[in-house]
Amino acid sequence: MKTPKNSCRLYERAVQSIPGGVNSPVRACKSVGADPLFIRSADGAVIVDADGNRYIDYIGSWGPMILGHRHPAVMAAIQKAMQRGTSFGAPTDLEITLAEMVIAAVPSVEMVRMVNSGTEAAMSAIRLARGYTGRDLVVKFDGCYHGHADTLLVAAGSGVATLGIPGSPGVPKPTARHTLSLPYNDIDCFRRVMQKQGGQVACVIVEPVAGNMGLVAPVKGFLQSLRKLTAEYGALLIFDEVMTGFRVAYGGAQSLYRIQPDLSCFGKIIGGGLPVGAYGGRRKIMSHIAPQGPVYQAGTLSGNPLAMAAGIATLTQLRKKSFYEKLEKQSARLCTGLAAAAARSGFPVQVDHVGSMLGMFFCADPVRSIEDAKKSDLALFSKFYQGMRREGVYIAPSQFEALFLSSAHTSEHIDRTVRAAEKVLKRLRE
Ligand code: HOZ
Repeated sequence: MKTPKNSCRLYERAVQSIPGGVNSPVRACKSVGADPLFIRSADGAVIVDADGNRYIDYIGSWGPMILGHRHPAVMAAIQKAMQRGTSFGAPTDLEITLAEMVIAAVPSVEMVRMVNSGTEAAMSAIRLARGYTGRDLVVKFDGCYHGHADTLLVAAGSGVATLGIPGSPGVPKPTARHTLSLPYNDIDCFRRVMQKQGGQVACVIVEPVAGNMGLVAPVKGFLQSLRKLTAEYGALLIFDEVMTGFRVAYGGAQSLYRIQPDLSCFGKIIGGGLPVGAYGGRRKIMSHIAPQGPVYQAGTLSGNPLAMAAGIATLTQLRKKSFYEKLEKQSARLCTGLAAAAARSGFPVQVDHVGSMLGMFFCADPVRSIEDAKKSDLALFSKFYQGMRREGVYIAPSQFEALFLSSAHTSEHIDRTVRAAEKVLKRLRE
């Protein structure tokens, strides 16, 4: 597809100095036959490219922007923190406040350690689980993405699924051998593996609602079976709530499905749009982290005051009455609208949402795993992506990513999106 003039120019320049012209693979838009839009600014639910074109934004920086872009309370908090300095490499009161807010929101979390990204959170939680249990084996699920640490880059979702690569060169075979990746939502398979190897498993890590193979909700009993069997075999259960934390509910997916994991990973929303990650869990386990315990993990910019301030301001807004109910209503409006538009076009489509995370697959059967997701019509998705972008709607440039709504999306934005989808699908039918 044709790229707007300034984005095109910037991309040509970017590829000279940055691998693939981007700092994270999916945003290169390769799998949907497009080049990236370079962004000038964003406000509320709208993002503006380098040519001044405006788009309704359903990427929301891949999840963090639950309040929309440039929320006044978040901007004010960052500006206030900035007046005092940008980084001290020493503790501040802001870190304690955000830690206390996370602990208050998520009952399974009694202590929390701040890091700089979701990758770091998952990687550190795995190290802690191994250090705590004295075991090496990690169980994950195909199509779940937990960042790009070596242990976790096995049958991963997100960019790995988008680019169609099974793993990555550079991950030593002995490292990958310590990771078992099982089909998502397959309770029997998980039970069989635990019966055979449960005694060697340090931890089971899962996206409680998968958002890195498109949106795939857990089937009834899946998360419960993970909780039951990990407890039985002395393995830790880690919920990767980097996407779902404070997104599908204030207490994350674990509050929605009423499961208490041993450890949880966070990121995205708790940094209010600034780089952040965190992992937390029961005091008994978290006290194994240095300097309280022997499991090492550190970071120069961890607990960065600007990120903490943005996170505190964001969480403060999320605690307001009916915040999630209103967001849920808008998500349902979009979900129903897209499903109806697709039905009228005659294309088989699966549209689903959990809270304000949405997924849309071009296939006839429900999607419960990455194998199902891969059956969706990827060529059609590419055309749909291109059409939506032309119509001023900015969705993730991959079938294997979710869509995110924010409180800044109005009914008008949503109805405009549905009309655009209908127009694009109708054109594709002709
Ligand atoms: N892998 C992240 C989304 N699931 C980030 C993608 C990006 O920033 O390009």
